[in-house]
Amino acid sequence: MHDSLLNDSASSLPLEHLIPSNDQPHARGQIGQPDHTALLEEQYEQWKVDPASVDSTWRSFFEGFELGCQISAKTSLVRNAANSEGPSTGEKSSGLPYRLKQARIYNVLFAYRMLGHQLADLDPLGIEKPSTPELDISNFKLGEEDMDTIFDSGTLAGGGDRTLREILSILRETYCENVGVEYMHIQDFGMRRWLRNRMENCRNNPPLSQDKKKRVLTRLLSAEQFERFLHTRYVGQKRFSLEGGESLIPVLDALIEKCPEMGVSQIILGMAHRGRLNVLVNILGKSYQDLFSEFADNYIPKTVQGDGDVKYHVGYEAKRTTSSGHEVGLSLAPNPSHLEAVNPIVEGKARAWQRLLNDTVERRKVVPVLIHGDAAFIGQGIVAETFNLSQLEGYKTGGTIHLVVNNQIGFTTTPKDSRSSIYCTAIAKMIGAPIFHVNGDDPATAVYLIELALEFRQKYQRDIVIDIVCYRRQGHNEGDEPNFTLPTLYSAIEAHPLISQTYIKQMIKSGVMLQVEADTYKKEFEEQLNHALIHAKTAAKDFKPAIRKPLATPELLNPIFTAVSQEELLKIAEVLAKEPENFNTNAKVKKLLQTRLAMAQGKEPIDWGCAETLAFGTLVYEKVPVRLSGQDSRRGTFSHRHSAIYDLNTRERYIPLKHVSPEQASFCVYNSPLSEAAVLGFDFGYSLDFRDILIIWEAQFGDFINGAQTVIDQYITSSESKWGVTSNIVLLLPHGYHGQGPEHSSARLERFLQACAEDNIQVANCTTPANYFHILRRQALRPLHKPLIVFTPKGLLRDKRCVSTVEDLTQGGFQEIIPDAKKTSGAERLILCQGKVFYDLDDHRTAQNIENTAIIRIEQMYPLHEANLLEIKAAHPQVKRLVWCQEESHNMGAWFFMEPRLRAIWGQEFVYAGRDASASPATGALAIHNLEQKDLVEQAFQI
Ligand SMILES: Cc1ncc(C[n+]2csc(CCOP(=O)(O)OP(=O)(O)O)c2C)c(N)n1
Ligand SMILES: [Mg+2]
Repeated sequence: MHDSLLNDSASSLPLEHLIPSNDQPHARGQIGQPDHTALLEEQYEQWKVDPASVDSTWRSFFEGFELGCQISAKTSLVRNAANSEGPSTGEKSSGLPYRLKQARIYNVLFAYRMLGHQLADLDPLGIEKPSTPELDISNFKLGEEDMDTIFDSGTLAGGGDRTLREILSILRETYCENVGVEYMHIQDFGMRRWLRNRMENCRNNPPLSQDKKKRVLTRLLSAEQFERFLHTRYVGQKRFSLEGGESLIPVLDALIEKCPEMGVSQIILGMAHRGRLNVLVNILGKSYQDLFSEFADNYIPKTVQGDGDVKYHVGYEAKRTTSSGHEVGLSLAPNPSHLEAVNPIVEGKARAWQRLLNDTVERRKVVPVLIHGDAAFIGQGIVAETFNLSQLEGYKTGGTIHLVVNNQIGFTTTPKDSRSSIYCTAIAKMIGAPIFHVNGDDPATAVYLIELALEFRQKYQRDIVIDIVCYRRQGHNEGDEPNFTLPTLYSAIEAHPLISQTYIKQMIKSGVMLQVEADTYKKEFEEQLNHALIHAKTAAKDFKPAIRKPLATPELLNPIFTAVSQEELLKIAEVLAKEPENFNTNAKVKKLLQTRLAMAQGKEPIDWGCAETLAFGTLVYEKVPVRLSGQDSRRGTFSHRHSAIYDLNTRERYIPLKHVSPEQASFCVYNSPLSEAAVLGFDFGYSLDFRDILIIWEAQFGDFINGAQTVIDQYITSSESKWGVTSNIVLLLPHGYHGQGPEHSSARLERFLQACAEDNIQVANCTTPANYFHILRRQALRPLHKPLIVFTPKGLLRDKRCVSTVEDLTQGGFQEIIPDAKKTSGAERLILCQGKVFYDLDDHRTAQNIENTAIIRIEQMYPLHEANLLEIKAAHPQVKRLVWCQEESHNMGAWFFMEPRLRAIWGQEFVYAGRDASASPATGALAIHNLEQKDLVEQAFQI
């Protein structure tokens, strides 16, 4: 009872923590500091004599304490045995009241639960022995003489009366042996209680069945022997050995084994280089032969047409049958070298799988599992970004299991240089995830923890972390010499026995198995590996490397009919303009809805927001789901979207696009957290596995894409070439020069264009609402999967020049190139451009009555529709001057990309009209911007 008062509620701090604020703050871990206890006692004695003599905070504290003690006394919770300091019925006539001692017992419980991990035996090498004087019982003003006194043990392992000796023994077994646990930071009492009961009842060391123990051993031996085999057969070849951390393999195996019982049918795995080959063969079941053949010098990847990737980065899909006869699907996400970048991709994939398996409510069938390195886990910011996704409506996946292969090193960098926290897992505390640290030399306990972790995840739908503290037997890779920088550590590692040796010794000692059984397993496994090697070498003789052919997708330029009937358009527009009954809509939003209807009826020109809504509306009506995520995307950064509307009085949310028709596909729109890398990574991951959907990530302003550059470079532009993995994701990047300064002007078009090759992505900047309507529909309706980058407008959203007609939506499709609509066949000057500068050029031409110039809009820069441009060339035979005009600086924008291509088509030089090169994208002064803009437009007609 006291325990629940003191350990599991807001007042669950130890007594010393309740010392009023005029006292010194606690230093970390200084539980039971003697000076605090002395102060407590002094105040307590004073209060007993005269309650009014102490501060009111103290007063209420002691009142509560006494009340608790009276209730305890009634239920004989405090019983003293032989100790003369504590008679069973009341206070000692002199010295401390034994009730205070009982309170100290609760402090001890709290302290061990909180800090016991600091005493735990976590490091297999045992180099830095943990020392935690804070947990010495003298710190709680308890001593050897109290050891055999019986106290109430509160909620400890089922509660009841125990001697202090027994209490300490349970606490140490649970919290200070091969498992160190951090869970007291969890704010949900239920979760804490559940974990506490589970751990204390079995002392974090439940007996494993004989079968399980043997299984652990076979997994361990497979992991060890596989590495040794590669080490001796492929000397010096990079494989990023798992040696020292092989317990990972029995842990993953146990996780899969536990899946059927927990209702899990699919695991989505993400991991970096370390031990990946081992996981591929020993967990995902890739054949040893296939893997060995990849070590051949003349190996060429079979499955990938593009550039391919090294063997420790590619993804893998498999099905595994557990010993209970159930199938569990396994999907290992492809992984770039950029550490931890895979995290949000795995989350997005998991969410897509949950949707595929109809698991969007409980999210218990599909479990994401992320395997981290210690240095990367604490070092890379995307880890925090991904943790932050874990409970959000649009991004949650029902909890991720995180495993850290904590070999206590990052390349050559030791933990001391790589983190400011005690543990590399400190980052997980930000979301209140339980964190288990386990000695990597104790695979059986690690297996118990992974089972517990899966149960926790299934019960609470939250992330959980297991930190396998181990070591790295080799250098960072197999060509690396660790003795350069870590000579002492590596002498210790060399002398350290294999995990299996320690484990076998235990098993033999406890009579579970005989040495001969282990030897037989090893021998048979070795034979299996040798057999696979012979076959791999034979197969490798037939490998014939050839110069790779670039990937090409010429269908990307096929015309696609994306128009909709007027009838469909009107029907949808009418539904979208409706608000629910008794809904109090903001007057401006109401007007916007009505205006959109008028636009669809042809009474007003169609603007950008209307075209976008109609694109979404027609798609969901045609049963193509739409998912849009980004910062403030529901309303739209520039207030142009209003995909969600709110009741003025209740803030009830209504999303018209969810009410298009009873049979429609779903429309999901989410305001994302303020992250670019993780959210884009998530949506990209989603697009890999949920295929027939229009999936859009929107940047708040296009320049913030730089925060997601890793996802762009390592995934979006290169995943097809590296891994044969395609995506349909759309990026909306607000872009355009409006004199608003260096930021918010440029979405860095040049970076995307530089990355274009082998038809990897599509890059567009639409200048009309209709073209935007068609490109969105094309992306969703065409059976091709290619990322689409759309540079979207800001100022043009409300620009009367940037409008379309109903006919523009009910006829034709997307136009890659927009020829000049005016009669300009006799033009002597051709200006080619992209984006909003077109309107400035057109205005100037009208204002100056210029007749000899045609203006051509390149709406899609990549893939460039060269045939269309040749038609334009043919339509303007009298041209003498060819100009590329852009508002971006000379070293930015599309110039360097377009120039050689246009020159090749026309067979003539193009001249440049635009800003000079600049270090930052734009001037900070509106006045200068206006001058520059005017100047570049004039240049285009005069140069
Ligand atoms: C973002 C990023 N920075 C640097 C590297 C280079 N690098 C590869 S592995 C490694 C050390 C990683 O240490 P850790 O996360 O502990 O994993 P371990 O190799 O020890 O398993 C580094 C720095 C990288 N791959 N990615
Ligand atoms: Mg490491």
